[in-house]
Amino acid sequence: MSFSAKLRNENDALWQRWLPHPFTRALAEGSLEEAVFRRWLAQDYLFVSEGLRFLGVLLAKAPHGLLDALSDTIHTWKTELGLFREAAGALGVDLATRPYFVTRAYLDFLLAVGHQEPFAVGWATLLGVEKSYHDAWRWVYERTDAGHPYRAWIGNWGSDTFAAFVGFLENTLDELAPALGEAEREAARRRFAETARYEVLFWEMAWHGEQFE
Ligand code: MP5
Repeated sequence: MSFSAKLRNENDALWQRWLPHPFTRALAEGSLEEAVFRRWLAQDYLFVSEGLRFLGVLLAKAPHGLLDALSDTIHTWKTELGLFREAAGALGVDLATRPYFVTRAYLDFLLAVGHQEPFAVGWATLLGVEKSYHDAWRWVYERTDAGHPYRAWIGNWGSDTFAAFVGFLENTLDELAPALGEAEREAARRRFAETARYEVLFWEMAWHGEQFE
């Protein structure tokens, strides 16, 4: 089994938390309350906009051959912010809001990984971020059609184009994996699992709002 497949399999219990999450189930059924969508929109906007710092640190540590791909990823995230601003404008959502605790913690975690860990561990973490989101939205994508009011969002992470990007992240990790020492492999496994935990928390926060218990 490839290293990337192993990471996914080890975290199946967490993956099942968003396959589906009540948020994605409601989205697929067309019953998601607008207030919940608005909450998600503002927090995910903050996640992507501040998450660019994590990509910037990864870029600084990247092997030469991955500079191009990482620059493209930065550009994709930046372009995505336009989607968020457009939707926020249409719905009257104020994006100049404060990050909820989970958003703040997830972002701090990513920055810490970027700074403290070797590049490959950061790459495994990026895979965790993108793969978990893809799988969550793919579940919705496969159960909705082009007429869904939130189709632009569902397609953004659920489409075949995004699947190909996640495939690239997996293949690259699998190419990096043989050169990793035992400690780096362990760190990659730990960081990937932690990322999956943050993803669960993020869905919970989007669904329930900010809670501290
Ligand atoms: C992503 C995201 C994917 N937007 N939000 C969370 C909570 N996890 C992952 O990142 P991107 O930049 O939208 O591809």
